[in-house]
Amino acid sequence: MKIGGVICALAVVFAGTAQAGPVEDYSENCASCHGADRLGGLGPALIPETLRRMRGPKVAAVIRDGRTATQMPGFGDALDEAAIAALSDYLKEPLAEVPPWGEAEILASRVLDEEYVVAAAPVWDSDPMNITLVVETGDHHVSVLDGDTFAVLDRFETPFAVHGGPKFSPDGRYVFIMSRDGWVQKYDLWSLQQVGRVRAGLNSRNIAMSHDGKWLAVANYLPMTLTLLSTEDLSVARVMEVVSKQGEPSRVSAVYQAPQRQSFILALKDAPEIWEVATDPNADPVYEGFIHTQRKGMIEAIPSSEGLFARRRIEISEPLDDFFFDDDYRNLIGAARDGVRGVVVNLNVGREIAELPLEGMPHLGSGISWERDGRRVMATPHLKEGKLSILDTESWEAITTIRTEGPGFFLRSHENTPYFWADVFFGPNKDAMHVIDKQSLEIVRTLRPVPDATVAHVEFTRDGKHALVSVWEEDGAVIVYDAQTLEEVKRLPMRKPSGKYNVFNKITFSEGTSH
Ligand code: DHE
Repeated sequence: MKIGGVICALAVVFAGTAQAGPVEDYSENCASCHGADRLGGLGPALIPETLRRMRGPKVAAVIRDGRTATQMPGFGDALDEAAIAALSDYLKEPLAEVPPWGEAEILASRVLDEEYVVAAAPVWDSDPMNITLVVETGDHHVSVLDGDTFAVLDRFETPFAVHGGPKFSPDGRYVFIMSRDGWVQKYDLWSLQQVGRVRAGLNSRNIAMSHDGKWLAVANYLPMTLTLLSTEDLSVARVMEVVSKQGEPSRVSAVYQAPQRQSFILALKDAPEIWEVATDPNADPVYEGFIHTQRKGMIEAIPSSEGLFARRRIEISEPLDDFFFDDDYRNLIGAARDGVRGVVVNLNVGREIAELPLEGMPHLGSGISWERDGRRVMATPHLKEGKLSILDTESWEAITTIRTEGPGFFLRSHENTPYFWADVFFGPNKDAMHVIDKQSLEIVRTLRPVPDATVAHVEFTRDGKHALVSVWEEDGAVIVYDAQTLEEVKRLPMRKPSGKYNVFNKITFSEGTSH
């Protein structure tokens, strides 16, 4: 078994494990790559927190047949069906105890590439602001595209199972990529080289870049922490235990940068709280403590620590899974995954100010907003219903519901295009992509570039003239469309491409992009 260039002896040295129990089978066949503690090594962590979120074949089938386009071999010749089933059940059992994963362990995991050379200028002559990354989940790579010619400048290996949007440094030079098992990779787009990696958590949700590019926040499920890394060298700036005001430890649903507020905003998954963590060393000491006195419309509180990483808690009525912000980051729009309503939380006054009619599991993390008839409106897809909700962000009333051909995952637009694009991720019409007029709110075209394939997630080029769409299949592609005529311009073969991220659109918070 070859993983990351290393030969895994245990794949070839195998004798009679069909008689052994799953623990022995694990240590003989899996431990050298996936870790004796199942927390990952050259291969991913084999714990329920990671496995149940992985798409594709079931665990037993992967043990038997291997996983195509990865280094995982099949063990079907070596283990019989009963042993495979027992091993698969064993991997789905929670760990008896979660090992400590604090500052020392995180730092010990850090690898900085010795071959990395800081380039004085890009090693290519493309427009640095029009570089676009394609995450290829099929074989855990990222392709670096020239956004004008669509040439692939580099294709590099990522940690296993990247999830969520990579985050760029404010100058667009470096990118940080996170995997579900907590690895954060730093890559230099100028020199087309990896700078290093660090494991910031054991099971992580997403990452956020601070407004000044100095800090990276990693939202973790396991352990229940928020890890703050220095973007310079991936060292640990702080590990914040996530514990509610009532003393309950909580997972973090997600963390985002609020640029105008110079802070990170995160929601707790197991407690009804939002946290704001200052990234400005001179932050006004309005954080922590909740000494309620009104001052200039803000909650004033006594800081436990002043300035950088000072924390403020906002108590809400129920925990949030998924959320989105309005334009100036004054309001957070959130929803619980199992809930039927959304809430608007005013971050300045620190309380809920409106309820939203959002049945059908809104996917607010994909929400976008734009101007329509002089008012700012927002749209969100729903994971359980074939519809898009359009809301007025001043009155918080529903403007309309657009019926789609099935539940969708992602929305995308750009300030220079009259349309927004909505995929149909689930159900028989997963091959459809709706293109919708931002003013009339009518579907103007439904694209079906590859019948029966999942067609999802859109990103625009810097100027908004081209839209890149993923054909989310093992032998998939990124299709480049003319965003005005909606004609196909180019098809780039890719291995199960998921998200795509344009440097300019991301660092300028282009209208129509997600966080
Ligand atoms: Fe995602 C972004 C949560 C399942 C692909 N997803 C995000 C973000 C969150 C989130 C909080 C924003 C992070 C960011 O960009 O900083 N995703 C969740 C879930 O809670 C959910 C429903 C269940 C789970 O498994 O955790 C979920 N997500 C999926 C998938 O099944 C997808 C389709 C395939 C996969 O890779 O697992 C998927 N999520 C994505 C992608 C983004 C994302 C491609 C980035 C979108 C972007 O344009 O920024």
